[in-house]
Amino acid sequence: MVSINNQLSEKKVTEKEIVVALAGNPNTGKSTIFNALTGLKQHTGNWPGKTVSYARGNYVHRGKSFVLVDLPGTYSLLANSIDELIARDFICFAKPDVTIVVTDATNLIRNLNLALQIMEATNNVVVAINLLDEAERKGIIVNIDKLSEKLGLPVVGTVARNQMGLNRLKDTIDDIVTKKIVTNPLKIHYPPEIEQKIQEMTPELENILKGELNPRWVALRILEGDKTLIDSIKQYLVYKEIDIKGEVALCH
Ligand SMILES: Nc1nc2c(ncn2[C@@H]2O[C@H](COP(=O)(O)OP(=O)(O)O)[C@@H](O)[C@H]2O)c(=O)[nH]1
Ligand SMILES: [Mg+2]
Repeated sequence: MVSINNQLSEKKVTEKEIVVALAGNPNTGKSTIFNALTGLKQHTGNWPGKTVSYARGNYVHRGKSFVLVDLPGTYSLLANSIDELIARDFICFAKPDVTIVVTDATNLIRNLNLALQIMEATNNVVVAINLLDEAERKGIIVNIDKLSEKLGLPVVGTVARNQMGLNRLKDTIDDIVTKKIVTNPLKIHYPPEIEQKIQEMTPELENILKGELNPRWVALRILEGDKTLIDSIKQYLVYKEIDIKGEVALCH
């Protein structure tokens, strides 16, 4: 995990490559989108130290090179499993320029749960509503514009198997990178006691995190008792200056 992040971070600095992550529930079409965009120019392997496989590839759009990373399929970003840990750490610490949340149009309620969690951790999100052909077959009509308005970010309808909507998706990713599109993701408001605690914790977290991670999101994870995030913060952020010659130092 660490060295993948490093490769990508280094690339970003040296070659100004743009890093795009594909996140989503299993079987929503992530790999189909990945294959359609990258063709055969992909590398597969296991995340370092983990048995979970990854695929990384490139595509060129509007004359720019994009690195696309196919993250493990997950139902949440709560690090309950190794897949969720990898997806969460990649989104939070490798900081892709854009994260695409690929959703199944026939099962939006469950799929948007993950989208909302990712939107708490990062602003640079595009939601792809995939399997629109299956939805149509089942009589489900998705109001893409309304959803985009409600979520506060771009939503693109796709039928990845037929490559439908993928050009629009690539345009949208680039528009986020160039800030032609500025997102304003919907944030969940929690009960007053929790909002109060978040406010109390925010100043200290801002000091520790120094803009690297969203303090509100970290406060929520701490309130939830998520120890894995603290471990990852120590590994990627706090120790990076001590371990300046090591791999972790490159992870910001
Ligand atoms: N009908 C339909 N099938 C799709 C679409 N996109 C992907 N699939 C199929 O859905 C299945 C799961 O896709 P895959 O890309 O492996 O999903 P992943 O688990 O998210 O990587 C495969 O059989 C794909 O061919 C789509 O837009 N429409
Ligand atoms: Mg896949």
